[in-house]
Amino acid sequence: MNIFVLTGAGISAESGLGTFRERGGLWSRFDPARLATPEAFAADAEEVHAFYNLRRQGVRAAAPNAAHRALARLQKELAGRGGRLFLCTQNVDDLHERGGAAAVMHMHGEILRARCLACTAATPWAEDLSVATPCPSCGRAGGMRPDVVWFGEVPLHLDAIEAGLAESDLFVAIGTSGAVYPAAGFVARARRLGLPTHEINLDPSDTADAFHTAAYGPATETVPAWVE
Ligand code: BV8
Repeated sequence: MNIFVLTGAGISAESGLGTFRERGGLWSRFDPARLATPEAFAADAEEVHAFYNLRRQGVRAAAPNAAHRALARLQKELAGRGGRLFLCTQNVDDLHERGGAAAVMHMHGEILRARCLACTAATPWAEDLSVATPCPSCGRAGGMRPDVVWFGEVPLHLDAIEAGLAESDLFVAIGTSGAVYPAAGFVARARRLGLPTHEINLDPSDTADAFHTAAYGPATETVPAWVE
């Protein structure tokens, strides 16, 4: 059996990482148009760096929770039976990997990587970035940016995601509000492919009506319960 799982900020909420669109979430305190766009970076790179430096520190201090670990167990179990868990995340943190998962598709990039706008080299990056940071590959300063996908940029791994959906027998979305496209459209794509669809979230998401079944509650309880 192959399962396609899409995760969002809700799966990392109980690890202490803030979600985006809930009351008190990141985007209620920061304006995405000012911070998570190429235009924002061009206008004020130092401000954008400060936002991501803070979040990078938060990710480094966080630990995976029972939901991340349950998905990693499921991935190993399916592989042992000749199946696959396609694990696609909108999250820029590395908690799936630290929870034991492999081959995670980070469709919105990774905050613990940096990319040089001059030579395009991407490299693991755990420290703060600034406009003075030189690229470790080409030595140029001023072009290093977080290796994440901003609004208006094309998400990553879209071909692998489409192939994974087409090969899967079940689609499950976990901890995502269904507000950001193209990820919010995966449930509709899965249904067109004839897959059963299941939502796991704290509350019904924006796309809740598109799912066949659902389980609501904190991910550290609902995800292990679904996996077992
Ligand atoms: C693109 C990375 C073209 C950086 C992020 C108008 C209509 C339709 C679309 C558009 C439109 N205008 C513009 C667009 C496109 C735009 C878009 O969707 N905008 C929206 C806002 C309208 N999309 C883009 O620009 C994308 N690119 O479309 O390119 C294209 C596409 C395909 C093919 C070719 C070309 C790029 C979008 C990427 C943006 N980058 N982040 C960073 O992190 O700083 S977005 C950001 O939102 C997050 O990082 C995350 O990746 C994403 C999704 O958020 P969620 O993960 O869902 O989080 P959220 O807070 O919303 O929800 C949390 C949920 O968890 C809640 O439901 C809550 O109930 C639940 N929860 C809370 N606690 C728990 C819990 N669940 C369980 N347990 C708990 N304990």
